[in-house]
Amino acid sequence: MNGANIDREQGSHVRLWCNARLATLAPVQAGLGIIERGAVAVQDQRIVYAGPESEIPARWRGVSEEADCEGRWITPGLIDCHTHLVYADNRAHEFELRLQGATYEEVARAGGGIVSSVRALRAASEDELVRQTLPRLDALIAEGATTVEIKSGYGLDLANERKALRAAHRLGRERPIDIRTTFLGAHALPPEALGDRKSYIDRLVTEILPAIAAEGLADAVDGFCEGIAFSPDEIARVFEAARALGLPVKLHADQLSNLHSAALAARFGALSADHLEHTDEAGVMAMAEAGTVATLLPGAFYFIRETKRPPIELFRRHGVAMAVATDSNPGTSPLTSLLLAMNMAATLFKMNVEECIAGVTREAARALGVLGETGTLEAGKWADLAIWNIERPAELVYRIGFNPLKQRVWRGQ
Ligand code: DI6
Ligand code: FE
Repeated sequence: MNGANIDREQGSHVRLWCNARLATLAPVQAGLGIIERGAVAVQDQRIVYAGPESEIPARWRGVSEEADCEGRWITPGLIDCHTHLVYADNRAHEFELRLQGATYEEVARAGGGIVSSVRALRAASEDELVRQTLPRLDALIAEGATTVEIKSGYGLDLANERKALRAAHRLGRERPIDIRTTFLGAHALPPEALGDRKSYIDRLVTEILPAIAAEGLADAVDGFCEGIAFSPDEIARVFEAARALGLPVKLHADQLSNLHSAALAARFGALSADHLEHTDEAGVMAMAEAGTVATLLPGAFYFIRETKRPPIELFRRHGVAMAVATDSNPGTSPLTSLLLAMNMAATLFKMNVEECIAGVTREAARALGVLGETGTLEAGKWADLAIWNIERPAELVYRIGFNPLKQRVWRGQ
């Protein structure tokens, strides 16, 4: 850093990162939007310039605190657009059962699975949830994450869903990061419902969801549409209630079987449909039509040893945007690394380097409905950057268990 000058003309502090290689991900450029000798200028937490160093407007020059990146790469800060990060305890014992031959569905039907995390979350205080979640959030931050989505769905009653979402919001005050919250009341049937699905959905749409919305605790509403969870008709009721409250929707769709739930999500204009291993071409075309992002979760695919891959070729052919996320959760994806998620997306799903990097930046922002604010290096957006000790972008995808992050910048800090 050179001296900390103040931009007198603008009256506020300007920071300049120069001698960098940029992967801007700006949609006006092809591929990663590479600028070989680039610079990024930041003022008031926002990017004011990202482009060739030789073309920096004079007003950002000489008046700035300047950092020489020595040729390092700068990407947008990483975005994890699908996590269940707030939970209590863990499910290592179920992992052992599965190693002895049980399937995820068998464990779930035998009273384990999501419901065992519901018991644990209900027993934990909000403070305890924050305490247990911080190390997971810190792992994501250590790899350059600047925005993380967190779902509820282990509370399954108003008090406990509220507790989980409040804990998620608190994480965003404990750390320099944007937290986007999602209400996932339709994750599993709570034990006290005693199998009465209709009463639980009634309570969700008439009591729990409206209260969560009124308190401003959720940015979006999600559901789990699956044989072991909720049917398309049940999800449709939740989505109708969400839309009536002005909340966007997204869906765990076609993960273990094809219930045509990607098409259901598209019908409700969902921000994203997630998992999608079993989605057919009609579902892909419906997503393309609706502009619904395909959020791919290779960590869950890997961990439950799924063999059916999501239809990546069809997403490409029909122009469906693809995001990549960790699905960080105690049951099917105890993963807190977006770098590893990218490696898995490439190795297991055959996504290419550009798709993987776009999947944890621009397309993840699109999946959260925040592309206007972050996800690319463009003037006007939040100054969310990741600076890497790498020679070429492919290294971010190629390595396994190695973190080349040099510096992370969230809103200019
Ligand atoms: N799909 C998943 O992969 C996770 N939730 C979901 O709807 C699993 C969550 C868990 O097993 O705790
Ligand atoms: Fe999930």
